[in-house]
Amino acid sequence: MPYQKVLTIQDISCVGQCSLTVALPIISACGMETCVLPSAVLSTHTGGFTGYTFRDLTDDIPAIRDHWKKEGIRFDAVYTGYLGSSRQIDYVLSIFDSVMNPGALKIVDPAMADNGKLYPGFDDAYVRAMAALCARADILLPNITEACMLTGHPYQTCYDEAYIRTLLEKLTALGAHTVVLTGVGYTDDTTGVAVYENGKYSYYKHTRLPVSSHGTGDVYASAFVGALMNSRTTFDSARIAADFTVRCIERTAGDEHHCYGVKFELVIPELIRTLGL
Ligand code: PXL
Repeated sequence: MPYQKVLTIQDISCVGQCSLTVALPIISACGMETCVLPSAVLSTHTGGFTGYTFRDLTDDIPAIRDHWKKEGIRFDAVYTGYLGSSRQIDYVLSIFDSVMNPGALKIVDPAMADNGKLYPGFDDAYVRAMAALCARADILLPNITEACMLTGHPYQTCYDEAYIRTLLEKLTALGAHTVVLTGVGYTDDTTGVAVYENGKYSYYKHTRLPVSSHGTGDVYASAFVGALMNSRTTFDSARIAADFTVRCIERTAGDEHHCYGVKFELVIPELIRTLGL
């Protein structure tokens, strides 16, 4: 696989093992030049911490974009995660239109909600703006909560394959041709990912560990992007990222002082070996 330039747009949570502090090391380790556009700087992530600082970087984005344009900088793929504001989403759309190489992949993780609830600071207007961004993506990486919010489908914690298929169809109707839906479990002790590509459904089931860990969506998405950029298929990338995320949770379990994220750094060597790098 040729060395490629991936742009990832999401926040810097200085402490918390999520967003850019996860995406940058993982995608770099997968052998890609990883460029960043920080959407905001927070002292920590917003899950489980109180009193965190939040500096929205929306106003810096047009000048950064214009400088890249002027320098002729172009990216082979873009992966977006947690964004700072609805207004910022319009700028991200303009980045899709101005600094991507022809055929560049656009991967959108609509990181905005989990367990039936929006993350602090987001509202309905943000969900609508995110739906517009998802419409322009090639590949969407939502969890079930985000999928329901984006499509207006009722959120359920108990569901069957028909419910998931409906959700996948509604998500592709937004515009993306491929959806990787995470956290889909049909039994109590398993979870998995449902992949919907060109109207074809497939499912990868894996162990569900009895702990819920923050930042695992970002760990998952980053490993997915790393595998995909190494020419793996969507399903293979979804499987590799799922196995990697489970291993990260396993390597963290049992350390009650480390509840804000997962120790993904310890598992990067395994990911690299899996990719044959
Ligand atoms: O992991 C998603 C995420 C990213 N960035 C920030 C967050 C969260 C989830 O809560 O708060 C700032």
